[in-house]
Amino acid sequence: MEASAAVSRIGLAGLAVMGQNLALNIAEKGFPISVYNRTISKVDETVDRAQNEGQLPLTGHYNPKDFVLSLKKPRSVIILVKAGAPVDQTIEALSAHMEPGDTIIDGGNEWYENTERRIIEAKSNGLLYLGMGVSGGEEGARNGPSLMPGGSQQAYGNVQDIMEKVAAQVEDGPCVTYIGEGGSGNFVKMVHNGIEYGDMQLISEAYDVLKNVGGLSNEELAEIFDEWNRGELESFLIEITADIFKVKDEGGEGELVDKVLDKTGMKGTGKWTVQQAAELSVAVPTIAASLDGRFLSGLKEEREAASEVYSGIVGVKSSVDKKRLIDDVRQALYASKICSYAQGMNLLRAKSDEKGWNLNFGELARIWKGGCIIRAVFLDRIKIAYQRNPNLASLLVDPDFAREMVQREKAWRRVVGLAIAAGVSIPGMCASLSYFDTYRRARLPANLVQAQRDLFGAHTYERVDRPGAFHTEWTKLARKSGSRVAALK
Ligand code: 2AM
Repeated sequence: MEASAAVSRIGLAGLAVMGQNLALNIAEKGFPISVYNRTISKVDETVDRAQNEGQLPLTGHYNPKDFVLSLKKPRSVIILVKAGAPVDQTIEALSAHMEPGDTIIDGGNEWYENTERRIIEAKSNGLLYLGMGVSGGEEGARNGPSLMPGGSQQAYGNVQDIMEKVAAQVEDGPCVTYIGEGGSGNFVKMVHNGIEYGDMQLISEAYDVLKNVGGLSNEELAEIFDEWNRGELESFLIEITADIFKVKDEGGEGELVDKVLDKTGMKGTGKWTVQQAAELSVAVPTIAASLDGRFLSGLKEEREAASEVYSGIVGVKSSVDKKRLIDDVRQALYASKICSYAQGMNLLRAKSDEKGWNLNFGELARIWKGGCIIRAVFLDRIKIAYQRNPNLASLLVDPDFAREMVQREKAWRRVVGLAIAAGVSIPGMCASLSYFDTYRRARLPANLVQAQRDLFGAHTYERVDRPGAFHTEWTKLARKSGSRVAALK
């Protein structure tokens, strides 16, 4: 194709599932788009889809040069290839034909530091760069994802009109906003995924308790989740969960969910979230419990062997009032979720402070209200909480959320108590409840840990009644006082 035919407003390279669907979405919103993929059969596939889905303004290109030259200047190219080295290779192939002022937008689940490195490399060639989180899976990419672009604000200005049309639309605007500088878009997407892990874990625990403590059938579970989806828990994940319980096994008896192997896969963003939390000394126990849950689920054979070793443990199964249990589990799920989001938001705040990203948490909650996997009605409350107080220490001390926690606390404890007694593991709900109980207590047993540290390592301690750093010869004093502990030595 000749340079004179440069008619496309934007380009997209990388035509796997997400790339194809996002390209078709952009074309459908009326922005002429060029597409390219290393394996050219995918180019033809995408062009065919564009024809079949309404003769959309999409043109296919078979090499990087034709592709780049088909774009109007300043050029903007979205790349959606595998994170890591493929992104570098694709950038190299495309940037050879790009000019200063052009933009590269990486829409993959990239590690934020790779984006920060590429921003610097792009700058040395006069190119602008965005690392853009894209959430919503295949369906979101085609019909409206949640978009989290970070990096060059100028680059975002060049494509803002496109992104705002392509993103999911909710009552308070499109689910996209300029996130901040550097790798902030990727980082926010990473934490979004960590929160998603937490939500899925908590929902699976609610299912486990209702099924194995309450004795609910799949049919009843479908009904309950449908009902929950009409209240405070209304969200994509609750909705799809209700649907899952309704699907029969076409190849056998009963419902398909019971035939699915209990081993969860993962691609790494949850692990990164927990690693970053540890780096920044931010507690994210619910998200970490969900990651551990996936690790343990992978040990299927070991778990089967262990269940033989402990076959004598049956747990205490008291008779339960089903209706009460269902209502309690709903409240436990909601309260646990608030704790998980509080952890995720606090991780984002710590990173924002470290990097000077100046993240707007209310806006983040808003752009997660539609398009993405964690979309939920309750995000509006998070948006309002941060709009009311952008410096909120934790969602748990927002007056509205605090009221809700108090209302649900007893039901939450009943569920956790019942599950523990029955031997049904609920690591996410337990982590959330412990997080809540730890955070809300003015005094913790950390005094004892400090005393131990001072005893064996002379690490010193502070006192509650006067300032300064203190060291005590604990062992000597204990012996002198003739305490029973010393006498035992
Ligand atoms: P392919 O169809 O040629 O394999 C997801 O795997 C997407 O990333 C696909 O579009 C794939 O292209 C692309 N991809 C993976 N590795 C790549 C690389 N090194 N260079 C270019 N594209 C790559």
